[in-house]
Amino acid sequence: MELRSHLVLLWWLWTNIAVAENGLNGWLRYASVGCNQHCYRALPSRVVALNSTQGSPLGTATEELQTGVHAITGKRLTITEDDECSRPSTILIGTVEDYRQICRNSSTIPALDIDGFWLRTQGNAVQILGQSERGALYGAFEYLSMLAQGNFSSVDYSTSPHAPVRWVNQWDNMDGSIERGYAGSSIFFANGGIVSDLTRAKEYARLLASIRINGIIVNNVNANATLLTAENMDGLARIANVFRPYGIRIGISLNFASPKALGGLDTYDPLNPSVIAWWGNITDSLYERIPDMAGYLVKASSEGQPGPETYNRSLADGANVFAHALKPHGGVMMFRAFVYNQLNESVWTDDRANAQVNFFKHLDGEFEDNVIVQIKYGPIDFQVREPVSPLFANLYHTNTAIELQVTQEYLGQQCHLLYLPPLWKSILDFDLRVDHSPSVVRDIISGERFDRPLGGWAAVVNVGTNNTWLGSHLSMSNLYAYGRLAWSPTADSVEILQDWIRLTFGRDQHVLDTITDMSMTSWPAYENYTGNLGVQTLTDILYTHYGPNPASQDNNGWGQWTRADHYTIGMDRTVMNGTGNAGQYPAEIAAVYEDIEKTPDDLLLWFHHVPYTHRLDSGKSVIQHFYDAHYAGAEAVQKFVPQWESLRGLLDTERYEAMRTRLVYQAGHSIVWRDSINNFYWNLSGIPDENARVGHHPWRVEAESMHLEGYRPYAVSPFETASNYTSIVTSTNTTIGTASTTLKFPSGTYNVGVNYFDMYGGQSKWSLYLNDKIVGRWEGNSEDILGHTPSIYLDGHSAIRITFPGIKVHRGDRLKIVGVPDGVEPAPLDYVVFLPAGVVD
Ligand code: GCW
Repeated sequence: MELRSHLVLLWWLWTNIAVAENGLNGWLRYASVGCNQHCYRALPSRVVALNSTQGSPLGTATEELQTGVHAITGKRLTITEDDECSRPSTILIGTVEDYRQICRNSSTIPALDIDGFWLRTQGNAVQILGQSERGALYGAFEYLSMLAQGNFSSVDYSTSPHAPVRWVNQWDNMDGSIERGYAGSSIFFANGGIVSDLTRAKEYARLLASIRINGIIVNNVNANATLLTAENMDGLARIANVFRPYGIRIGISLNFASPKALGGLDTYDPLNPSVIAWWGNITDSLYERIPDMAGYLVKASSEGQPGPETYNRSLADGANVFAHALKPHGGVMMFRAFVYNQLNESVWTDDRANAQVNFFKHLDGEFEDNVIVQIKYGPIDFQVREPVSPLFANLYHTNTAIELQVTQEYLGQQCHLLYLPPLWKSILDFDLRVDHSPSVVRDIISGERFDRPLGGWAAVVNVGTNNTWLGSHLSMSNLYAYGRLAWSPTADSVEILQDWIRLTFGRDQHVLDTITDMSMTSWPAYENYTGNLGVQTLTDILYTHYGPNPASQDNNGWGQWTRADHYTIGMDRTVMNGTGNAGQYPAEIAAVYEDIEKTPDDLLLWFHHVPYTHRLDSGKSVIQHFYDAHYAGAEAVQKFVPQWESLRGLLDTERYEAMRTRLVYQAGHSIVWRDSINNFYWNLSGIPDENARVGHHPWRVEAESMHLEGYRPYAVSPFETASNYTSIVTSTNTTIGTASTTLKFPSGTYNVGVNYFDMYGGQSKWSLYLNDKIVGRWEGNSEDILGHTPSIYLDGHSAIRITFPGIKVHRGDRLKIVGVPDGVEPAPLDYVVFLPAGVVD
């Protein structure tokens, strides 16, 4: 090959490698904005970093500015070491204090809170001053975010955070698994220790710093005491070293029983002097290795975790033992409010939603001032719709933080698109009217409302080793938005989303409009096809928290009850006749929730127990609302597929295809949800759908009604998760099954959907024939593709649809499906549906 072709090949490789998109850079791709000569000349040429040292946040900012500006605009900035304040064409970056001292200029600097920054761009003169180095780093990311979105305008503003604590929590286990993680294994832990290669941890730190997160708890709240061995503490120090240059401090979750489980003491009583000394020593050893450790997070006395009640000590005694140990080092003690006991549904007044106030209210004022009580947004557990946790209104003398969940545990596990900020805002913007005064949740957690020194935010994120971080490219909007809201909770959900879209997928207007529309539709749609009117997500709470299983909510001690029977549904949480939960809210709010007429429809079943025939504000009955909402929700997400497909060619192939696969899957699974919930309540109530859809599926061919060879009918459990409650499975796990029938549909072109079950532990193969001609083939390998906790049963988690579009069918054609089982998976089939244009079923 001649030199020229070599160069062409090299150039081709370089550009194509540069544009390969697998999601790893998240919103920090720094894609070229096509800067022309004019724009190039208007940019600064160098960075002057005041007092910068390598490995400091300021050093990181300088490097980031250099790589970022180059990638976005093609211009390479020089780095100048000489602290010269007044060079032209310069990005001057540093702390306010250094600027005052070195540049001897203090006239115009706006007031900044901790971590705040001031950004001023005037032509090619850019000034980024942070209240701290961390603030300066945030300012650098902000400037780069502007450029990456093609915004070269002059700006001059300062900004400071809403609250000092802006943390993420990882539920990583020491064996490398992640509780409620849907994107591979841990980037921190493997085989009981800390991984040696922390490259991914560094990349995570970079993403988090860019959204102004300043702390991370690296291990699961269901914590393992062995985290505290000397070797593992050394490993934690390595993690801290990776996060420090990004201005992020690490913290850890502790197992309350560690003094006994690891330390060899015969007690873990938090008031016992030897226990106090043990925690003191552990804390000192940690701070020797990690002098800037953020602090601890503790889940005690909850879901089997040990806690102070074993020794008749209060939760405050439990929290304070850590708080005392941390205090000399400036550490923060996050103590989780997620404490509840098993309950008895036959007791009408039992209510898990009451637990947090019952456990914590009387302790108000007893926590040390470096304790923050970390409260999940609702009283139960990350459901699709919850009222605000009443605990926020009951702690006047205690620091609080809100706990959100980026990982979509009860919300589709990253296999369903769900842009969360509108849900979060339904909580953050809620005014609890404590003592008849404005008491918006965001002002309570910031400390403003009750004049508390500390407070803020935690989000369970659970990224893993998957290149997409969370399992789905579109889910990253939630992580991005979390950081943005923790800084500024009044920011607009759509504006945040659109910044993220431009940074993640580029600036095409159609891309922007489409992803905005899909994302903003996603929460109402998911609520519609899962659980509405405040009844909760209606997922299987006893197993994977993923697919539908409304019956699992009741008749157990977990307290996520719906109290559904043949005639009625909902939790009576009134004071007058129910669990009294409405009375845990301040008077003005209690008056709303106590009164069925005043309670908003979307929380009706959270607070009231009503007949299925109860009329809503809309005029519909509860049961008809269920039916209609489930149809509307599923229909809304069918549109995501063509919407996404309209972006073909406007996005890179890898991310386009990966998301398309997920959205096609979601479209199918939303129908599983729709039918399961509707079937369940139709069965229970006996009340038919006014629109005659529930139970009527004219375009379906049930597998069990076909001629079967090597296949047999199988009654699925929960029954409602299969069409006609029945599927077919091969008669043994090695028998090939055939199901066939003659079609009676009018001749025409159909989208042919096949509903089957894709269990964990087998990769069956299916083929679909029309008149012995193969029309489609597929494999049961979704567990490898989707990443959510798989099911080993035929149920609402494993139920799945594949669609073959545009198939020509003639009346009298012979349909045949051949299923080849694999492992424990007996090539299960539920039904085949022939959908004429415009029909969703
Ligand atoms: O939502 C539930 C989860 C548990 C989790 C627990 C908690 C870490 O199902 O997996 O445990 O909450 O928040 O502590």
